[in-house]
Amino acid sequence: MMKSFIFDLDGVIVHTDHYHYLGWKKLADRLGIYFDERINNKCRGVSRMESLAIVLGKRAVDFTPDELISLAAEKNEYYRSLLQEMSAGDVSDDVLRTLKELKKRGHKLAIGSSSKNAGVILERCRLTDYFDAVADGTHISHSKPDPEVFLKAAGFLGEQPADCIVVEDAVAGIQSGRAAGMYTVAIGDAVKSGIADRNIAKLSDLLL
Ligand code: B16
Ligand code: MG
Repeated sequence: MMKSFIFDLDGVIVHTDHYHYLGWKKLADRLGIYFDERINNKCRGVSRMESLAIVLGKRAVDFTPDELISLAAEKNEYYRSLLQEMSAGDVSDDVLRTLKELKKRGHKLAIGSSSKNAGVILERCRLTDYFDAVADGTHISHSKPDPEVFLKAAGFLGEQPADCIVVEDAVAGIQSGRAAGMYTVAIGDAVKSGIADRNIAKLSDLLL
């Protein structure tokens, strides 16, 4: 049975994780809250509102639910302005070569991302046509580590979970893939979790 690949987006296919960092950092600075790359790492794969709770930490109780929504919108507006600068040049040769070769070998490819901005990122990076399906933050009510987004992606592909391979940079994403009953591959930050079926150093290792 030919396996299908479901890729996380931020941190695996493109490095929007740095733009998330800049967005949250700007908000945190305005509010006088300490924020660094280590805290940003905890936001990997988790939803926008859950990320905001991580960024605000103990200060979260100072804000009403409406204020929390407008703080998340403020970050998202700045983040989206950074995304406007993205182009095909933001996709590494290694990623592009891997996607092309997997397609050539006959694998179906999908995105499984918590982001509500996945569509615009794929368009800006000219990646939309590489994927047979996209499941993202607009399709789900429970974000990673819940399995919903990967089960949605498998459903969109018409594949059984056991026939899907999840590639993730977030520990929450590996947990999500495992909960979905899929084979999991960790790259980047997720490698340290030690709970993935396989660890890789670069995406093209999938071709080996
Ligand atoms: P947005 P992924 C996730 O994308 C990011 O890793 C995470 O940092 C972010 O909070 C989440 O998307 C929501 O993003 O604010 O654009 O809806 O890694 O699951 O592709
Ligand atoms: Mg990610």
